[in-house]
Formats: sequence, C-alpha cells, structure tokens
Amino acid sequence: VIEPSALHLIKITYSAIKNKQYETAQSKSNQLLDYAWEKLNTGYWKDVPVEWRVLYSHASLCKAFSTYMISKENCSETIIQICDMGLLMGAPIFNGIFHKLTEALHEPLHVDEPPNKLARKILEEDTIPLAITGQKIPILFCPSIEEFQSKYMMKAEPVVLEGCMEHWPALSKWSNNYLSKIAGKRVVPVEVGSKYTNEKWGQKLVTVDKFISNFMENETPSDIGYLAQHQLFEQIPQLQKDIMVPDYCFISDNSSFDEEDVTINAWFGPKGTISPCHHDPKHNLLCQVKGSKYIRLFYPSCSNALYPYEGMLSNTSQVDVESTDNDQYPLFKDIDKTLIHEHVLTKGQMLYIPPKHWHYIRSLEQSYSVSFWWE
Ligand SMILES: O=C(O)CCC(=O)C(=O)O
Repeated sequence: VIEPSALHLIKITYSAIKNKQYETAQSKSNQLLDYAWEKLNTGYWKDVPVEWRVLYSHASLCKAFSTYMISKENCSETIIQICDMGLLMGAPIFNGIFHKLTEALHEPLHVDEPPNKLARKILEEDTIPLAITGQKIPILFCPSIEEFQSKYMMKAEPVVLEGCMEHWPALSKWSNNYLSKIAGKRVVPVEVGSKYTNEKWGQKLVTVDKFISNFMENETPSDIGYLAQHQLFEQIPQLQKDIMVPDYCFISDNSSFDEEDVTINAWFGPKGTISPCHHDPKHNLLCQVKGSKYIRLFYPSCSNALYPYEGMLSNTSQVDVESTDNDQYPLFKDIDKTLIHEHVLTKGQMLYIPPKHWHYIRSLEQSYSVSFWWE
C-alpha cells in the first residue's frame, strides 16, 4: 500500500537514529508526518489503509525520540504531544509504546479534590427547558440483569438506572484539576461551535489544559468547546481506572462478546453543549459523572417528523427540537406526545438509550459524561 519512496524515507529515518544523527532523523520524520498526514486526511477515515496509520506511528516515534535526544530537558510536553498525535492518528506499534511514554512523561499523580470553581446548582439558572411535554422515563434502582433485559432492552424502552455507578472512583475524583493533573498536557480532539450541524462548527486538537482554560473555566468563552465522542480512556488508560463497564453491557447475543467490544466515549464540556437530535445503531448507557443534562428522546417511529438530513448526516434531525420552525417542519409539532420522553440526567444516573432511538442532549451546567455502546 505504501509507496516505495515513503518506505525508503522511514528506513533512512530509523538508520539516522541508529547512527545518532538526530537532526536528520527529526527532519526526515517531519517530512514523513506531512506525507502521511495527507493520506490520512483523504477520503473517509474508515477507508484509510491501516498501513498509513502504522507509518504515521513510526514517524511520530522517530520524531519523539530524535526531539528528546536533541533537547533532552524541558521537552516532555512536546514529546507527549507528538505521542498523542501518534495515538490519535496512528495505529498501535511496539506493544503500546505511546501509552508507556506518555504515562512516564506526565507529572506524577498527587491530587486533592479542589472545590469546582464553576459548579452551579442544577437548574439554578434559566436552563429549565421551556416546554416539558414528554413522558417521564422510569427510574429504577439497580435492577437485576433479567429485569433490565426483559423489560427494557428487549422492548427497546428507555430507562434511568440509579445506584449502579456509586462504586466508580470518578464520582468523587473527577474535576478539572484532577483531569489537568493526570492529563493536562495530553492532546485531545475538541468540537468547537454550538453544535455539529452548524456551518461554523469544527474540530481542533488542543491540550487538556487548554480545553479546560479556554472552554471549561472561561466565564466568557468565544465559543462552546466540547470534548465529545472521544475514546479518551483508550488514549489515557489511567482515567479508565476511575470507571467500570456496567454489567448490563454484557447482555449480548454474541457468545464471544467481551469488554473489548464495548465502545467507551467521553463527553466533557461546559454548560450549553448541544448534541442535536440524532440516533445511533447500538445500545447505549449514558452515565453522568458530574453536572446534569437535559435529554429528549423520540421513538424510531418519529423519524419522518424529525426530517433527517440526507447523505452523511442521515442519522441526524434537521429540527432544532427546543425551538422549532413549525412552517419549515410541520410534522414535528404533531408528534404524538406519548412517543417523546424527557429527563434531566443528574450525577450518578445512567440512561439506557435503545438502538435507533432519537436523542437530543443539552448540558445544563459543566458536565462529565461517559457513554458505553454495545451490540
Ligand atoms: O451527551 C451528549 O452530548 C451526547 C451523547 C450521545 O449522543 C451518545 O451517548 O450517543
């Protein structure tokens, strides 16, 4: 898959390292990274041949190593960022070397939970949705696997679960300060813009510290920044120790199903993040670690009245469900109210969203959520 010229370049880069020619190795690895970057950003991500991602990882490793050998001191932030790019854009090489490097280079962990400067009382401000007209979602305290499966999963009915994540260290540990101590210098993708359906929306790679100072703790941010739908726990396994895959996620028709098959995403953001109404193909347990979110759900049968986009965003509704233009989307206002559920998800609650169920989510205050998707 890889052109001979690129293969030749990676060979030269590794031999420059072997021969201690670090300046050469650094400049060659930069060339390779630029070259591979073009390939990684052409067409759909799922269609990018894995070989280019492997090459990107090798080039990142050579760049990290040569940069370290040239600067020796005060370069850990730069090296962490290079490794994170390898983790985010590359493919695994050398038995998780980027995880080992980033863990070793990041500051050791001594964390006291600080008071959260921005913490606001739930629903204290003008955040209560104007028109709560939908059904209430049933709330269960730690149901048995059988009850969850037969009454909710098999019937594709949403349910809120309480008392199922009390043992997670995340509940008491997670704060901006903790995140900064563990991962402040790590690079993460942040969605910038009020919602992903807006024209001005875009994604940026920034350090966790920048994300916190620009978006989480900035009283007058220029825009909303949302660390959304990111597999943060694969990138930073230390954080995964603070959460547990809920037992319910192991209910599967596939007998070889295991923990690796559960996709875990982080959703960290300030007050006011909006996930436009959309649906996903898998079962979902959305778990609220901190803060609260207003959620509106629609049964799959509402699809027509939600006017999905055409093409790539066909799982996303064009309707702004909290402020609808009735002339443009006339069917929306006639949706039978028994097909709509509403809930404010608060700390310690998990919401089960069945596959293909439309969901709209707005954070009411600074919020940390984790979602578990499984089939
Ligand atoms: O919390 C959010 O903003 C969106 C979560 C979501 O869409 C999901 O878990 O599938």
